Amino acid sequence: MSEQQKVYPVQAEFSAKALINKEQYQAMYDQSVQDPEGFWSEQGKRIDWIKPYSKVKNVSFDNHNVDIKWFENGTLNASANCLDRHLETRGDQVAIIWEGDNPEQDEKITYRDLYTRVCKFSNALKEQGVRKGDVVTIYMPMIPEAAVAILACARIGAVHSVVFGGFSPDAIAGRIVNSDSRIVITADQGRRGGKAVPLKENVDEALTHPDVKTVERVIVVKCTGGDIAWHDHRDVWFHEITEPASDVCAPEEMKAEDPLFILYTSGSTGAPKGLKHTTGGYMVYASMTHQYVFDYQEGDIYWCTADVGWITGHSYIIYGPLANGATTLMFEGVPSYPTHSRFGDVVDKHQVNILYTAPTAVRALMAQGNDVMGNTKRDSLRLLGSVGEPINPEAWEWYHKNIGNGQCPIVDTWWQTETGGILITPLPGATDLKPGSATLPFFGVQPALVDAEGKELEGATEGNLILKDSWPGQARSIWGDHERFVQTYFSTYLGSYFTGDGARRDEDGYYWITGRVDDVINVSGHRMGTAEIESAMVAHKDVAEAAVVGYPHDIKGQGIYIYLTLNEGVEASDDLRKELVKWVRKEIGPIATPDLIQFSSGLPKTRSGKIMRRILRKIAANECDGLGDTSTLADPSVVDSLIDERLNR
Ligand code: 6R9
Repeated sequence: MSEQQKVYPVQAEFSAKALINKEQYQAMYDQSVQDPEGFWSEQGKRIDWIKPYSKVKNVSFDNHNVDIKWFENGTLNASANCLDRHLETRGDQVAIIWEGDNPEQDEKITYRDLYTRVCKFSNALKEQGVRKGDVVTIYMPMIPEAAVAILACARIGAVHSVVFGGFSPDAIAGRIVNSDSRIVITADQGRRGGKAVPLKENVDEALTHPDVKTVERVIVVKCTGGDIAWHDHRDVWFHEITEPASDVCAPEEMKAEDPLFILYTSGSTGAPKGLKHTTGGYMVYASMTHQYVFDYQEGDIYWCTADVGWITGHSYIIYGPLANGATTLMFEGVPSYPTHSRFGDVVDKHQVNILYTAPTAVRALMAQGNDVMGNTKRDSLRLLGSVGEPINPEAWEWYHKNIGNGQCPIVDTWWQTETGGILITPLPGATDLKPGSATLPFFGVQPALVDAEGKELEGATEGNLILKDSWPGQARSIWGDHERFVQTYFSTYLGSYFTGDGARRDEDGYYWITGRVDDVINVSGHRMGTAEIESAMVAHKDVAEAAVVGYPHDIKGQGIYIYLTLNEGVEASDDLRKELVKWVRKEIGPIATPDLIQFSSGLPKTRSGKIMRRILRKIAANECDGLGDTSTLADPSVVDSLIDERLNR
């Protein structure tokens, strides 16, 4: 039997205790698509509303008028849903377990403590002039103050824009300019794998960018105590403004469709897009998916290893778990520090029941060998999750056996920054698992596969993945550019949302995501536009032209392969290659570090000047037979020299 046909049936014992079993899944799914109004009207009640909604769904996917509204006449506050409503029943329960990069450091924060810390910082933010509707940029390490900052913004109605701590000064600057952000919250330094990350220094540099004109305040958390530059007119210490602040702060009443946050992500063209997520529908969806997909039950210790700088951190470290009154673990470090058994150590130390991580982390551990988890037991685990990219069956099996002791179902969750929450996924008490398949749609989600012309394909088949109707967690727009939102997602297949992913559907209706069908690559679960890397490359003085493609990489899923032509008179050399690698890291950040740079005398172009990426992808994958038709190239001989000089063999 090939790996792809292997089935792990739902365990009867798991199912008996689970929130949703097979019959319930089917009945609820059917209702959710036959009567979305009724279904979501009921599900919306999981959130506390200040003013209840009476309108549930008001959505148009028509590309002349894309308009997405859920629960539109209701009002609520996201932070009150994550904090205030739990005080009476679980004020003394731990909300956040913080585990430091250094294994000696940890902290347990109860719901009451977190509430107090958020209220105080909310008042401090107001003192600093932050008002409802303002955009606050958060560039922070994985420390409790990151959660406090996010929830404080939500509390006062400010819109947070979290920028991943691994991004460069230029990337921060771009996001600040695009969102007109007046306030930045950061830390002196972060810690990862025993090394300091110069966060404040990066912010300082970002703010020297000539286009950054809006920032009035930088709020700095003292994290490592490392040396930093200080600008009196602009910088304030987090603790200095927070300590004296009152611990009473009434949550702002927000409309369901008021923005909660912006989160930037890469697309196939242009600069990163700021996806706009709103309050009501997002909270309903984050909370519901967190509860059902992870079968979250009272008392469970839940750990999502993502960074808060990604959508996974937003929905499944902060908003979903806290809305559900869960105990959520926040990890500052990396899986390989101080040793490769760190995940196992943390699971044992805090008796983690649910672990949600990324295939790239699994493959990196797998590369260390089967005894990488050392003496750790991991017997508290009852469920594992995967997100960020397709998980290959081999890594799935390894994860199941070596992390989960062969005992835990794995939920392979497919979703996107744009979707706000998980869309295609097993429910662990309801879905038979097939390693490598994200399986079936969540409630209310209507996936379909279409061919290049947009014709819907039936049965077992392969095609482009679209979604035929809305779900409450969906992004509503691109910040400041609704037209781009419409163009990107609603203009390829009219009347549907286009995901940018391809997928296969098998005889059982299970979905197998095959990866991006656009010029987006997925490196270690991080999304990157090839156009973004190309434009960084050509900004270098020695580079004439660049083409970037992904190629299969054992650990990262995809690696970054760059083809470059240099300006006249510039010599190709290893030193130049090193300099170019450094350049990309500076322009975008370490996650965009090129794996392979091939200098070439030309790129394969059609007579109309279009680079034929299909050919470059094949060469990068070391699949030089079957390059397909090259007759439309302006100069077909370029291909031979590219093959001769290829790097990935
Ligand atoms: C949540 C997140 C989204 C892209 C998405 C797809 C890939 C995510 C996946 C998966 C296969 C899974 N992706 N989860 N592919 N199986 N379980 O990762 O959001 O950073 O926006 O990336 O990631 O290609 O389109 P984001």
